[in-house]
Amino acid sequence: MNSEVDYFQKNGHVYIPGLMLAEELAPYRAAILAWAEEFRAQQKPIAERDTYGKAFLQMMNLWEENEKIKEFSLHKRFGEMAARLLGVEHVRLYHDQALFKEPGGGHTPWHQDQYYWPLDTPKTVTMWMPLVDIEEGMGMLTFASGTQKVSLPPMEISDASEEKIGAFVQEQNFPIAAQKTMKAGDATFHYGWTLHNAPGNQTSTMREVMTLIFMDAEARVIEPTNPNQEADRQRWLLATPPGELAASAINPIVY
Ligand SMILES: O=C(O)CCC(=O)C(=O)O
Repeated sequence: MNSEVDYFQKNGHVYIPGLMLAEELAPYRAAILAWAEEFRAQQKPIAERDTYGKAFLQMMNLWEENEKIKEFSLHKRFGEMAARLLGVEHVRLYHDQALFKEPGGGHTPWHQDQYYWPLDTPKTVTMWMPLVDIEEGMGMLTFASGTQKVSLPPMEISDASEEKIGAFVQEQNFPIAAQKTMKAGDATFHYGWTLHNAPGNQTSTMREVMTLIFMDAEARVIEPTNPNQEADRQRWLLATPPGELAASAINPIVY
């Protein structure tokens, strides 16, 4: 376990195989797929979307609406892993999201998640778990190792973030890390500030992924520094005022 924690804290990401076995995952996958069906029916065709929209179908806070998904998103095993990696006693859920990269779906531009989060701590982590076996060519999450402490101008996910962060990663020669394959129920974890992207899905199979974002239970809300952070404060923190614990009714302690 300690080698995983050391690896994560040094590189800003880590791969944890077999966090949930496929048979245990199956009923959760079924619930997430059922939730996704209605959402998918309402989306524009890929060709009519912008770069962000082409990257994946983004479905958020499923746990609020479905008891089975709630069991998944608040699963103690996931929260415990997040707390260990972050080196904190307890974690809260910030939000969950399913990210389905469609066959022919575009790349996910380079970005830093925490640009979106009005939180006073770098002790935040995303768990990224495929619900199906995935391989190179389906849009594997890709990290620039050791970038969790880099300071870059604020950038939302866009063509500009792809270009600017991509150039930065190359210039600075950060090692690039991605799994070749992942089994359903394997997971990667990355800090909120780690630079990451994903190639497009060149296969004919949907890349079904569920993600959970955890934060140190001691995290506090900060004054938002961009409109996206203000939108997040309203939606994921139920408008909790700056300075207060990030502990609204939808930020339960998971571990
Ligand atoms: O799934 C993807 O393509 C991107 C995921 C991501 O950026 C994240 O979970 O932080």
